[in-house]
Amino acid sequence: MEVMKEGAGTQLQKESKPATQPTRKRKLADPAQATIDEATQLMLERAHELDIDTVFDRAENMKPCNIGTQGTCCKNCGMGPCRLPLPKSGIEGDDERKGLCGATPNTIAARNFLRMIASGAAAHSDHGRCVAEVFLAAAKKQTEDYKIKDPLKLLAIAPHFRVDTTVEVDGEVVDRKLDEIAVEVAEKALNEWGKAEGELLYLQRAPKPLYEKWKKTGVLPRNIDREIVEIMHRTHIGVDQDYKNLMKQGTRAAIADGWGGSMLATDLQDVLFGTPYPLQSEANLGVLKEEYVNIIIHGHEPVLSEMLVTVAQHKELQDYSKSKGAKGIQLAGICCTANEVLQRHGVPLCGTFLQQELAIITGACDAMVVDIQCIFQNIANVAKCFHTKIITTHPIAKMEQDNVIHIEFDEHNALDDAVKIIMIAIDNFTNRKAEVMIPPQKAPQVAGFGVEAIEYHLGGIFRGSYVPLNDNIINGRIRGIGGVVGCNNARTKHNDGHITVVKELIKNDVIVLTTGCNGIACAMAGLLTPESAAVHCGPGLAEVCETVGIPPVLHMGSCVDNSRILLAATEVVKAGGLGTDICDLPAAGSAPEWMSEKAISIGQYFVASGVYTVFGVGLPVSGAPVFQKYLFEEFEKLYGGMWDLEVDPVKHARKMIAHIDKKRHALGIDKARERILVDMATRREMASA
Ligand code: BF8
Repeated sequence: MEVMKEGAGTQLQKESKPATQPTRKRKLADPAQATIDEATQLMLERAHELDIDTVFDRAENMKPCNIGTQGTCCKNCGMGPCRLPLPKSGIEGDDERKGLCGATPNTIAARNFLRMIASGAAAHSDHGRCVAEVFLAAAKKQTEDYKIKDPLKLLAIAPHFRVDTTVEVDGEVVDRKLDEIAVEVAEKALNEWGKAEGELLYLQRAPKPLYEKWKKTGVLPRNIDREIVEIMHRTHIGVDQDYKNLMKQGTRAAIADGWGGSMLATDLQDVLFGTPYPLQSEANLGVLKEEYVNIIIHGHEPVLSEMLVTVAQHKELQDYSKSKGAKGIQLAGICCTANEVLQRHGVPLCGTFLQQELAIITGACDAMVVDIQCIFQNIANVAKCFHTKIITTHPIAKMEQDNVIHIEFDEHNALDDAVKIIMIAIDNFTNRKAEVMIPPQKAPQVAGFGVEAIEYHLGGIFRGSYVPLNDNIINGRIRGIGGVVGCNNARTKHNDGHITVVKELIKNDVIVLTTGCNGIACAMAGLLTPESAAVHCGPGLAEVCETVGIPPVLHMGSCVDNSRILLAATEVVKAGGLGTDICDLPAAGSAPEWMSEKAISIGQYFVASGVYTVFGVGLPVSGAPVFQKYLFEEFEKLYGGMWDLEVDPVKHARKMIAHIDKKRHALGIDKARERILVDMATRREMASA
């Protein structure tokens, strides 16, 4: 048989192989080029040794479509797909490109962008709806398995739903029963998805000028579902053909995500499962333990994983695992389910989005329990090479492969479902067939910084407040705030963008708020410890972190918890001295390695909330330069925030810093100052200056 040489043509291939079995030499990813993380490099080498295909290799063998990446492929009707790539020579004079119906590149790119927002907003919000349903069942005592864990947070959010927490009895004001409040909050919350009239209740939580801006531009969301449905309607062939009008709806749906579905998910989860406070844990594949039953929880919704955490601690199950020869049960998480159980229970993080296949390749994963979102279908194929049981649990997220077990989770039967799943994992411990190879890398971390925890840590228990944070921003020790969030993307070096951007920011005294896979990447790189401040931060931020005892990167949770960043920014505005709206703050947002449609929705609600937001990798708008300019420049006039794109992570961070400096200048705090205690009167004076 002839050996096909690199670069040999298809002619040779056809001659040497039957046409039905084309042999294409499979390219393998170079571990050192694919990731900055040593554990990932080791596991990638292991995958190659075992001839197991992972996302890193697939990215080498399939390049993305050039027209799709520009955002100018329209497949919204049966006459297409209509492909409108930018001509190589660029556009001179009028842009005459159009689809069969006449749709311009701007219309097509805007429609595609909107559909990404719709999908992202739907994912976050449907997650929130599921939590609200469980919350209602718990409030009505239809399930014994869930209870209100944080009554104080329930009382704190009730007024936003216009639910009274007190009642007048015989002329006396008395506290209402918690159960009554919980039922009313749950019903009002669920109503937010489909109410017939009015606007989302949580919009009133935004700073007043921001709310007024939304009102003036006509983007106040009416209810969550309606805004998503309207995107699908308006992007259908022959409906909305004005990119500016389309983006108005995109903005409205994104606000319905950030200040609606996501914020509701976060709040109701906190009430039900507990509001996070800082705790210690570890991160990376090295958290798996060879002698333990390793159960990896992966996905996004914590309703089931909360039960798994509870049940895994039961003595009977621990003893049962020992009867099988294990030393106990080790839970670990991937993606945002991981962030949920990390921030409330300290369950260690096993890895980011791109490490899910590698976790199975360790040979030590006895079960991977998945719920919704960011789950590779290929984990089922990888699991076939090992003993790992893949268990799907959600009715809307099943897999076609025959080695996948489906155990449908039911909140009325949650503990029993969790026991069943853990028993499967324990019984599987003795079936390990491949040699176990767990990389040694793992890093310590401190996570669990919700809005309340930041307030407490900075202001102290008696005067919990954001004022000390503002003081340190005003006096220049902290230059500004960076919200760095989002995914991994196999089209860019794993974790390189995340870590380079974050290190550049903290080196320049910008404190970082993180969520999602950026949070996991920072944990793996050791940036979530107070000690890292002395190593990586500029002198001002290092001093603040050392004084207060916090890491320079504050992990605020999962991707729905980006709503915490919105609320933290609102608290900073309220604390005074830094303007009257989020767009006045010396702050910027970033998603260096984004890949998910959810990230586009998040980006859009950050921008619409007044945040300058930089994405890495690429944005599918480059084929429509006029539309891109609208997002990158003109949006600032509407909402105070705008999009930007920067692939180089150092330049990416510097653009954020330049924006922060621009805002410092506008506030009149750009000169380094000696620390002064600013009282409220001075702060108001500065704000109105
Ligand atoms: O919601 S950051 S890869 S895990 S989409 Fe997915 Fe992106 Fe990770 Fe969480 Ni968010």
